[in-house]
Amino acid sequence: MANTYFDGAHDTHVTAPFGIFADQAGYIAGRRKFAAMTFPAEHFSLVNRNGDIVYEHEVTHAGMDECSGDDVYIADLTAFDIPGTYRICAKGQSSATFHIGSGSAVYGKVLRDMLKAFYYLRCGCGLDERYAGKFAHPPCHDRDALIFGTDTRVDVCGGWHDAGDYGRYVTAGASACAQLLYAYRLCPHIMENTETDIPESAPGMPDVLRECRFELEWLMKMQRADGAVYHKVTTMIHAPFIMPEDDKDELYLFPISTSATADLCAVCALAAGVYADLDSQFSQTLKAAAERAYSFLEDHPGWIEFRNPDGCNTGEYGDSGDIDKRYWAAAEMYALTGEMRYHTAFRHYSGELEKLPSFIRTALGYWAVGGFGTLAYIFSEHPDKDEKYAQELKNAISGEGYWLADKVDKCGYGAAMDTADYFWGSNMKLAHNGIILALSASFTGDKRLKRAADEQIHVLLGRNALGISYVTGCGEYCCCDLHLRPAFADGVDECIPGMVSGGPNRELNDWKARRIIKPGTPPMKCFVDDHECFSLNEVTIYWNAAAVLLLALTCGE
Ligand code: 9MR
Ligand code: ZN
Repeated sequence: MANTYFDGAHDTHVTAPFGIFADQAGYIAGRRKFAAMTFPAEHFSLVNRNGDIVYEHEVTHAGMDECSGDDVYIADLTAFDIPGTYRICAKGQSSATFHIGSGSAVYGKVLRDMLKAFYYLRCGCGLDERYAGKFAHPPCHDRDALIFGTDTRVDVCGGWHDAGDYGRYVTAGASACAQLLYAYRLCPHIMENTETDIPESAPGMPDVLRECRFELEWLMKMQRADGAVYHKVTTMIHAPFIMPEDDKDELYLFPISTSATADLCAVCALAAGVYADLDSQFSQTLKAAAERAYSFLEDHPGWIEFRNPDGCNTGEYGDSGDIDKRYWAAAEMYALTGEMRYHTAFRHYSGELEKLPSFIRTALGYWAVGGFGTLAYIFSEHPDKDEKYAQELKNAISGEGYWLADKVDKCGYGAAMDTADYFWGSNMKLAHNGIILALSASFTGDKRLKRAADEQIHVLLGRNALGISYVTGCGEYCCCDLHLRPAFADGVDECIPGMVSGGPNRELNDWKARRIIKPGTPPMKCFVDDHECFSLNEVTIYWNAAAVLLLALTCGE
């Protein structure tokens, strides 16, 4: 069943040729498990690797789904729990294969791959064949950057490339790093067991923390002596589709912003706490950087905004204010130190946040980061913490969780998404919604919320209107033609695994998406696996990191 919304002349790289869509990694035994179908049938069967039918059950009708425009039917296999590899068949059609088993058996590989993706995005160091295999490449972007508008050069080598482009942006990096650090804090056992085979030797240090350290070292290089933080380091315009080591244009260190400064403060304070017992020296360095950033913010209470200068087309990562960033910074400083002055500042900014749209308080992105501050306060442990206020914040998260769970119930595919949520990087929105659901489940103990969180992983990994797994290397029908410069330029057919595609975007913000996808296409189908469609099929560190956090929260036993 080809996607009839595409221009027929276009050869899409991945199109699931059937109408039975399952999570292509699979389902955890003992949990709710269903696939979505786009045609009616009385029964479906579950078929094992030998082609034997191991289970049969009736198909139910979920109804019309607004986001996909599909009349959806459900193949529910919740009652079947025998570990193995299966396909769902009905009326001569078949789903992709998937697994049923323990959390680590089903999701261990994709979680590892999604974390290893950060290693493949490392800048400055070169990727060694021993760890990167066929994706190895020499060091890139290892020259000093010119402070924009001056003739001073600074060493800001390191960090992860942001995305399909080679820019390195502080607010994006801080958000991605925070997602990974919270994955470790909230799910230490899962993250400790997620081994990515990366170069550093630091005995006892889990790989996730070794990977985050690579970014944190770079983030601290982006800080000026007075504590302020440069917004980004990039070339003036995006490189063509070449390998990173061939991108030799001048690197510019663009002006400081209070958003970058507050985000750096927050993520360094968070990290200082996380690394305290594992590497106290590194923890002290992080704390000192956070304190320097914080005092710059205190001395500069007004928002110092960043806008791209004329002629620069790399990511802007602009925003509309820094209150949420200051809120996050104060919360993490309080969580780290327990000092009342940070508590006072946190409560001041929480008051200011209440004047802004409520979603900012739970947002976990780069544009809005209030959710990180909210988590920092909720999980802080100090005697004079205002427990009543912490409970209010938990309620704000679980209130949103229940609102999202209602959406999940209404969507045949189980996505906690409205039509308006399918914008650039909708898979990040999907992951954030899943994270809110998982956190709500842990705050309330309500199983309905936990199930709704699980559904978001299933949507990401193939149970969606196109039957595509949005993570490279995961499943038979997964994205493989990403907007990712090295993936295109490396001459390797196979795509780097573990990369999360941006996903469907009804706004079609690039010329090729507009050419290929017909007007009126339902939001969940506004996607094509084509590297030229940068508003659909790019990758970024904060989409990958959100997916890691969601999967860590949902795949535990
Ligand atoms: O992820 C960003 C998305 O939310 C914005 O709509 C889009 C346009 O401003 O920019 C995205 O971020 C890109 C960044 O600017 C540069 N690196 C690649 C990012 C992903 O497309
Ligand atoms: Zn680089």
